[in-house]
Order: sequence, then C-alpha cells, then structure tokens
Amino acid sequence: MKLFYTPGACSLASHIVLRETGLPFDLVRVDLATGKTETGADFRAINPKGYVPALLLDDGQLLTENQVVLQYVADQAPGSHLAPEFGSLARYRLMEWLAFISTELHKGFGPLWNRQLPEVVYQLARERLANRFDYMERAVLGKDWLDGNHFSIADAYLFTVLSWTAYHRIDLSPWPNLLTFQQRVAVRPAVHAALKTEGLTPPG
Ligand SMILES: N[C@@H](CCC(=O)N[C@@H](CS)C(=O)NCC(=O)O)C(=O)O
Repeated sequence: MKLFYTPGACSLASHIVLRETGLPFDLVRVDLATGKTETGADFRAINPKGYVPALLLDDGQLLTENQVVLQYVADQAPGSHLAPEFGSLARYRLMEWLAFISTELHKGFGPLWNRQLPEVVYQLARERLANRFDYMERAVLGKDWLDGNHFSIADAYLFTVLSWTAYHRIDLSPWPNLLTFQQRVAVRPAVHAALKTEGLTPPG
C-alpha cells in the first residue's frame, strides 16, 4: 500500500492507522498548493479528485475518501482492533462516528481555511464547530476511546481534526475531555511516529 499524504492534513489519520496496523506501506508526500507529488508527478493524474488521502493498493487500484481508506486499512489487520467486524452493530456505530467526524468536524473547519470569506461566515463556522465540540466533550466523558474499549480509526480521525484547532487558535480548554483525549492519543507510539515523519509537533 502507498499513501499519498500532505503533512498535517486529514491524511494524517490514515497515516496513523497504517502505523497502528504494523503492515508495510510507503508514503508519498503531496504538495496541495502545486498539485505535485514529492517526485514531481502531477497528483491529479494519480487522483483526479486532487485531494488527500489517496491509497494506492497493491493491485494498482486507488482508494479515496477518509472514511473508506481508514476502514480498508483497519480491515487489513483485524487483530489490531482498529474497527469492529463488518456487519456488527459496533461497526455501524464506528461508521456513525466516522460520518460525524467527516461531515460535522472535518468539513466544519472548511470555512476557517478560507480567509477571503466574510468575517460573519468565519465566526458562524467557529460557533458551529464549538457546538459540535460540546457534543464530543460529552461523548468522550469517562471513556478512553470513542468505542469505549479499543483505540479505533475514529479516534485517529478525531485526533487529526482536533489538531487543526492549534492552527486556527481555537482554545480547547472549555473542552477538558477533548484535551485529555488529545494527550492520550498523542502518546501512542504509532501517533508519535506519524507526527514525527510529517514534521509535526505533538499537541500540548
Ligand atoms: N471527501 C474527502 C475530502 C478530503 C479532504 O478534504 N482533503 C483535503 C486535506 S484535509 C485536501 O486534500 N484538500 C485539497 C483539495 O480539496 O483540493 C475525504 O473525506 O477524504
């Protein structure tokens, strides 16, 4: 497997999960600003969607979309408990988290990356995110991980989107459970290694 990634982007979740599985994989860095890979290739020729993550499978097929890439990688290493068995209710609960993190949190950050938008749009996006953080704060109360027992792909994805709060100067102290969740994830060896490889500083 070969992961096309951009340092600090949502592809960090797939990078973390690949490391958590212990399976062999390669990384190819993508510069989203120029649309070139680290070898100078045109990224759109590889992934016409033009965004990361993109996972090149060993048979030459390309898999995209965070929710799907994460599940695919987890299913390659069932013993790592990164996702419950397909078909179980627990799996649907995990997919529910993935959908929430993707559509409410990940995409909730969308307007914050575009400073050309009017201030009112920017502020509304921040308020909406704060509202979603309120929900997450209660969701992680008294639990180490979103699924309760095991670190899962949803935790890797949540950790990744929470890391963007530092960039946008969103103070997480009103959400202490989310802060401790971040710390709990950051100390995992696979997470530490992924952050280091991408040249990122652990939160805190
Ligand atoms: N629908 C995609 C969106 C992925 C996405 O938003 N990727 C961002 C980085 S976090 C990106 O590569 N943006 C560049 C672009 O959209 O051109 C998914 O869920 O995987």
